[in-house]
Amino acid sequence: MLKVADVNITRKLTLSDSAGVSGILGPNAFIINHKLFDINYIEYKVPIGNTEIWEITSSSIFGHPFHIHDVEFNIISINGAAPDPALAGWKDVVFIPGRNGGGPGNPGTPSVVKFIAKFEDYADALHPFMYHCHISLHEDEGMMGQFVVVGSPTDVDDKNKDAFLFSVYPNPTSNKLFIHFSDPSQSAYYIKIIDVLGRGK
Ligand SMILES: [Cu+2]
Repeated sequence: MLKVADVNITRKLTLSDSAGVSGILGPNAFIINHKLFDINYIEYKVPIGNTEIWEITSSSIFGHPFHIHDVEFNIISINGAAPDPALAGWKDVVFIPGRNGGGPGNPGTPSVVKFIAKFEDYADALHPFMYHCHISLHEDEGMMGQFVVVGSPTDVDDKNKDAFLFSVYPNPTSNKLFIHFSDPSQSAYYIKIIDVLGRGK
């Protein structure tokens, strides 16, 4: 399980209802961060290796299953309460309940769900990761966003950088990569190499 103490940033997302949208569900649609999906827009640039809390506040009248690509996450809380045991494991979807109460002229009480995730796979703007409502109709109508995970493909996890001495060269490279270790007290290393599309080797 991921630790809140390791969190680099809390990202705050919103789910809400919108009127005046054209499309198969128009004029009403459900939206993330106050806008419909735009394939030319990247919402977040996540530094590779980041541990993050995503806090999703929903004023939608409807519940939405929120799905994210790339990572599995641990749910921290649903409307302030710790998750039930069945929801305490690794997840890639979490149900965001609709707002509590509300009606004409009354916004009700929004729902708030928090989860924690670690982003370890690189993704550029050509092949970004998505997050979206897992109800296909809502997703197709634009309830989706994109993020990239940035950092040099031969970048080094900052947390471990000072734990031992080494150098990587040439950087960047498209063929041979040399890793030189100069810490005499270490006898074994674990190295994870991914390509620019986030695929392990
Ligand atoms: Cu939805």
